[in-house]
Amino acid sequence: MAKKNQTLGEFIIENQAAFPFSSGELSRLINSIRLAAKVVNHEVNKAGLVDITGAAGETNIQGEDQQKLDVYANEKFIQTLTNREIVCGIASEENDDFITISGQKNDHQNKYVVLMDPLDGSSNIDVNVSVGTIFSIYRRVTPLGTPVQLEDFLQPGHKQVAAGYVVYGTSTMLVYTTGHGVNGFTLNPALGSWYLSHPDMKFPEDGRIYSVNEGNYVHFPQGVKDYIKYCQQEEGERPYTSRYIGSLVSDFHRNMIKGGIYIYPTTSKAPDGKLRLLYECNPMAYIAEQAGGKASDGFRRIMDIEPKELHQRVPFFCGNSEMVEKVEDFMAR
Ligand code: P6P
Repeated sequence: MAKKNQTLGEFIIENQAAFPFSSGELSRLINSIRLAAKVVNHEVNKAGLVDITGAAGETNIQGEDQQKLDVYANEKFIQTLTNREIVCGIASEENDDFITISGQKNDHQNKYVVLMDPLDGSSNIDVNVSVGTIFSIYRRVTPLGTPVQLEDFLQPGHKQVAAGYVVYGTSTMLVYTTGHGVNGFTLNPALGSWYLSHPDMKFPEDGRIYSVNEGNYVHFPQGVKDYIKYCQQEEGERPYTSRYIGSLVSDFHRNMIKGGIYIYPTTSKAPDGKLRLLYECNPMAYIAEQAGGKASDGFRRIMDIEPKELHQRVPFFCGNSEMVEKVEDFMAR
């Protein structure tokens, strides 16, 4: 049972027993993610000061090799996950191919793979808007002791063993699920500890926020246009509210707390949608379903889609169940 203000460490130990098959490796994996998140948070929060947000390949005022924050975040998460000897492979938005981790004994005995978007929405850093890290964890399907294969990463979302995000916002939060509900931890930067601030997160009964980039309206499928008009018509007590930050993690996080739907449909520039199935849509879909919501590509459950390639994109409709079902009705017409 989650107790408010419990630390993340206490929470993991207390819930360790609740997670079958895990010999503590998954807990160590979550621990390594929280360590990397603290390091990235430190850099994100001072980005404006040391001009770290410049283009990669230049040197900053300290003469250090300048790294764009997403390159920096990518390296920190890969380094932490590699050092902890828990994963056999990593796929990242920042890397064309997956990374094989053989382990110190070079025996490929680690059983988990991690897929991640190390810093989603990084273009928002320069304008001081929240950004996030998104991660998704699977058990490998190819034999232990052999190098990880592409099929270990191309698993449907319903096979995830854990998923979560870090939102580097007005406060830094780690929100994750291992299939037993969703819990949110807030970082106390002074102590470097994470405290359980949002136990057992659930979408509220009714959602009234829709999040979509209406600048693409003319290119939307007719069903999305019809749904937006439905939201804008006067209906009952009050019409809906449009809120769009341009940072998936922030829009999703707000909608899970206040009730809403996030939509990134196909557009002319993104004929398959913009968001990536494996390390953006599937992890957010897992969290959404564990919080009582839904995630669809407009027609199918996101977590039932059989992935074909590492960086494939899909249309994404995610939030309160009845809002996702409503837009699916419009898409079906
Ligand atoms: P647009 C950020 O680049 C991102 O991947 C999501 O975090 C965000 O919701 C979306 O793209 C914004 O895209 O086309 O509306 O600027």
